[in-house]
Amino acid sequence: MSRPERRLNLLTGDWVLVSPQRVSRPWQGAASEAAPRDRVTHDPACYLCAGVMRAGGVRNPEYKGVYVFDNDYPALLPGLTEGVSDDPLLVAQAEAGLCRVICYSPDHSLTMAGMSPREIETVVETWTAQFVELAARPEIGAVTVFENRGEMMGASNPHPHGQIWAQQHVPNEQVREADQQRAWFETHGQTLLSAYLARELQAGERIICANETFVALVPFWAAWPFEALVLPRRSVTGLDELTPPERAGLADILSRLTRAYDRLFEVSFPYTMGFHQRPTDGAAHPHITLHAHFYPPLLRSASVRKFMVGYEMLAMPQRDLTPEEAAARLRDLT
Ligand code: H2U
Ligand code: ZN
Repeated sequence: MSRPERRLNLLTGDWVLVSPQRVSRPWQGAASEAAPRDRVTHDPACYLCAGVMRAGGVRNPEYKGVYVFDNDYPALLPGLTEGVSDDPLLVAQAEAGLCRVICYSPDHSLTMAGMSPREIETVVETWTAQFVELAARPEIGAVTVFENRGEMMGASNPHPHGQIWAQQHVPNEQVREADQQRAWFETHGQTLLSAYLARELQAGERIICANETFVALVPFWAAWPFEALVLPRRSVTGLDELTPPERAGLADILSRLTRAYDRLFEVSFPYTMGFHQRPTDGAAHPHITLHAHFYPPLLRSASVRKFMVGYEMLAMPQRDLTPEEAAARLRDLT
């Protein structure tokens, strides 16, 4: 590839501009050293560590494995309320829901990359149990499991943790992806992501790593330099449909992917990751395939990040490094 082209993101319907000829442009930005890793396994000042009093005044138990608690500063509040504005120019609706924090381990120094696949499997089991519990609530229409990793991505604390937000209405990104998947399913009679995965396995050039049940790849339409998509080989609509070997397979892929990320720039790699699953309104949603997105901001070193500004905010996402090159670099590190 030597000339610019635009590629279609099949999950969102958006286009992304790929400009490989620009990779050779002069670069005078910084490339500083990685910050030293914090090896403290228990920090009494960390509100996610076992036995520590949280900011809200509740003390964490002496937890040993994965620990989930209600966010002390939730963005969503439970209880359905009436509240729809009747002004067509100032449109608002009440939104019910709840937010939880999930600590992956009591060890403050860990990250997902530092956990064993078996330890990550216990996190997968907890995500699944949370999804099942929250999906069963009549007022909850969507459950979003995600993690902000690293200061650069706005994580408030290095302790290994993620979040779960459950809400009444399906949020924007998930509506867009559901619409795209439904349209494909209605036209082709198979799920979009199973067709896409088969195509990628055939091509091979964007695969990062794979096992018997899951595959990690850089999507053809990736906007972030080292963006990844984690896909199940068997199309399931949610975490709750995974078999025990599939849960272990997912944990293995999460381990291999996060380790490859850490090796790329020899830094604890920042990212936002999260799962997309079916809406939890009780319907089957057979067109939807469970998947995880990884959106890491780094571009060429531990400190040089990609900014989605200027043209990206006003026009469309644009990248220089091709998804094929990004995948090859990550594949070599798995
Ligand atoms: P992030 O690092 O992704 O921001 O997640 C940490 C969450 O932990 C954040 O949403 C919550 C914050 O509201 N939190 C508590 O619930 N209790 C505390 O004592 C501090 C932080
Ligand atoms: Zn901690």
